[in-house]
Amino acid sequence: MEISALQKERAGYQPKLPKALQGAVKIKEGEPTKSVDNQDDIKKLFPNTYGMPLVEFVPTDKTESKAVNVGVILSGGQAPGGHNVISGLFDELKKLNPNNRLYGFLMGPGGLVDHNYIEITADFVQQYRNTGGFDMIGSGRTKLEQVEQFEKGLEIIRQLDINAIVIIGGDDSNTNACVLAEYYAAKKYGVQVIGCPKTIDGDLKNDQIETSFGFDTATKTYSELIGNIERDCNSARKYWHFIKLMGRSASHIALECALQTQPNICLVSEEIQAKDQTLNDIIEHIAGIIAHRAAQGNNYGVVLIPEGLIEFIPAVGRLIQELNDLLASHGADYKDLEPAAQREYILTHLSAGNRSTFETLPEGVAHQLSLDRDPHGNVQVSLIETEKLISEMVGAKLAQWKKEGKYNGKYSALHHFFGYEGRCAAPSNFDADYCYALGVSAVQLIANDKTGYMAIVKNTTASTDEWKAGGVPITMMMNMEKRNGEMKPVIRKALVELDGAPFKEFAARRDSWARETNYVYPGPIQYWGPADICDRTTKTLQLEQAK
Ligand code: FBP
Repeated sequence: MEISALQKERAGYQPKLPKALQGAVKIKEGEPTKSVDNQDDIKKLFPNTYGMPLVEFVPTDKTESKAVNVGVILSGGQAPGGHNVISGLFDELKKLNPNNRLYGFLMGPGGLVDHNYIEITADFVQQYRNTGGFDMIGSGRTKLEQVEQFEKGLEIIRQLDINAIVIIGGDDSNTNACVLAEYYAAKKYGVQVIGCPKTIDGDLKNDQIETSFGFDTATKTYSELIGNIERDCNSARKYWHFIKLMGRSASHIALECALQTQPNICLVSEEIQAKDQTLNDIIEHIAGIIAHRAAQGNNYGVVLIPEGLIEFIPAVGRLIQELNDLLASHGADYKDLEPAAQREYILTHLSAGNRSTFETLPEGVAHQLSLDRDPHGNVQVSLIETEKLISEMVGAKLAQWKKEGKYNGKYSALHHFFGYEGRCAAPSNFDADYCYALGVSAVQLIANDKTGYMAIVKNTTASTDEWKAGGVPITMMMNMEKRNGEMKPVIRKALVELDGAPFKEFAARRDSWARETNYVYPGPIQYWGPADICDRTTKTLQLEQAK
């Protein structure tokens, strides 16, 4: 494999580990835990993995460790740092016992079920240290939830003499990790399952998980690109740039990028929902700012749009709920229809209120909402061209205002969608260190006989030395939610909190960013240089963790 000069140099970076993980480790157990909601339901569904204590790793004298073999799976969307979780797993396993083996299941959870795997060796891991991407073993979105899949997986687990499976994934994949852990525990198969918090979306966080890995690098990469666009925009002064940002339902990515780059407008889906705004309210808000800037001679600007926006406009949200149930219950007879017939089918089956919302949406958007859900039942929001929908509607509103003599500017819009540009970027020092520490923690959970836990690393705004590592029972983060028309136990997704520090900071400053041109150009991620540039965390984390 030919590698770039940067990759070659970066391979030599030794991720920094918290003091607590540098030598031999023992665990300190806390009080028993309970789920964030629906405790009776979750306890009933997870009798073997419910109520376990939080654990923290603390230094100890050298201990003996039995030999263990571990299988690792990368699940869902790519996030910078995944290869470092695997490097951390590998190094710690070999440190505990050189006979330990690490297997990588290929192309996601499907690799376990279909028995596709490789053994991860020292030479192999060396090529991927501190690199972005999941190409080391590939990733996939197969949902592990059927007993037949668990049993099929067990065959290869037995064949390779594997003691534990590590699933590196987002909220849905870790929910499945918990279901698998419970199943193997109930059957007394002696196979442990450990999760790791991954997703660029930043929506897998709570009192125990400060951030999911990949959010740091992805938002820094997008912010670099947004900064470049802002500088171009402020040089030519003739375009309005509409930039959609990945992030699924939550607006964490858009909000973090706004805090880093100070655009003229950033929409936050959670606020739109809380204020019960309509699509027209959003359009008038944006058009109002454009008209205000035009009156000052500034016919240019930058607008950030979270990709999940459409689901959060309350009327559209209600429509999606009904469509989810409709698609889940009528999936088979609906699937083979032509698009026009699908539209007709939906219109005849929807309730009156939702039908009129469906009819008012541009056909392309309505069609996207009627397509298959991903394996976890989510609308594939990254496929909906919200940035174009909004800029076109804003254009129409401005044209109407022009006729009415309320606006006299020039409006020319350009569109961008940033998602794939950042998901596989070379991990920042933060993600490189954080992921490596997560891998080491996962091995320590395994060595200490834990199952149904997620590896965690806390105190991440302090210097790496002071980070705290341990594990959280996955059931602690669960509640019951409707998925594919049924109530299911799932890890609660963390959306942007309107009373949280990052949103408050943004809300206090956005009016001046709208009126004035206060762009900030963050530039590229730096890997070598002063720590306050290279090891700096996201603004979200700094604001959330500020005491
Ligand atoms: P995960 O939730 O699996 O981490 O995925 C993150 C994400 O990048 C979302 O931001 C985006 O909506 C989705 O993946 C797109 O996935 P795909 O490329 O599989 O369509």
